[in-house]
Amino acid sequence: MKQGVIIGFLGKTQDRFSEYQQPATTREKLEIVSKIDGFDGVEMVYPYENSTPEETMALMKEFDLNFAAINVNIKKEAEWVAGALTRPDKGIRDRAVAMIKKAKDFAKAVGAPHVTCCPLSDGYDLLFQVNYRDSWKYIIETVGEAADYLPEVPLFIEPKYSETRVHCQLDSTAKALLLLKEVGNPNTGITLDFGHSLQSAENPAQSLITIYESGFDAYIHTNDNDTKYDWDLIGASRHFLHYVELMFWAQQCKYDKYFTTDASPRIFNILDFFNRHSEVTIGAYNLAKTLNHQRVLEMMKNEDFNGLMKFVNKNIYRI
Ligand SMILES: [Mn+2]
Repeated sequence: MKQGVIIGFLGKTQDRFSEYQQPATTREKLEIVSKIDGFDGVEMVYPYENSTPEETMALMKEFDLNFAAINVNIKKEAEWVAGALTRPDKGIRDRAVAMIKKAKDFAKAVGAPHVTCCPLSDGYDLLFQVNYRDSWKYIIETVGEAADYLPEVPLFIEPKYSETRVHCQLDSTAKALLLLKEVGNPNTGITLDFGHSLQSAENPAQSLITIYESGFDAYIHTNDNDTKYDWDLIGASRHFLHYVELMFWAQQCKYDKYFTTDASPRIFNILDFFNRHSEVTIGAYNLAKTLNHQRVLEMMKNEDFNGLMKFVNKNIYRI
């Protein structure tokens, strides 16, 4: 398995109440990635963490790292904090689409496998706030246009239930899949964020299979939370069995992209936090690999529920 990290978490972060850690340059962030056990993948936020493609590639080479993805940010600029892809103002939507296209150009120039976009600011805070009919129509149009551009760089869309909007437009894996079905471009996929999936009251493993069985590609972000809020906790700290089950089904699907860490160290030491995350993620992956997949599938087919419970107790919980 391959592991990487969204490098924004390797510098200063903040919430409404506090600031955490110290600011870091992209070079300093990449140096930290190279020190995390088992990590060599980088998800870089475009356009805020990169310089020119040439300079960026030189830095990646210096630390012997690879791109997991380019993450295009269409929520930070002042005109997008209230939404980007679904806004009534066509100029605002067009500039968001243009940013995704520029991210695709950058991804192609540096050899990144795909662009991922989480349209967090699109949605609503209040009822009677947005025209749902227009919002849905606009997001199909805007994502469709962005997907059509430079099809050799696939566009992955990441759903999330809440934050920064109280209710995000793409509030579940199913809603994002419906969008991709409407868009109808084969060069698209879903970024399945373990914690986002939990917050949407999903089971991440089932969502992964739903993505693949719907005919789309999948890219995985790892973390954990308490299901109420996207806390970006260290992987498997709250949902160990869900984590192992996701690994089991990722192996069933022959998933070979990066498992990219979308977790925030906040009050913990950065290097320790990501080393523990790496350890538990590779541990869960290897544990899933030791399971007799054929036997599990056969027990499911035969509805041997008692056998499955026993199998989980013995082979996963080891009790
Ligand atoms: Mn994520």
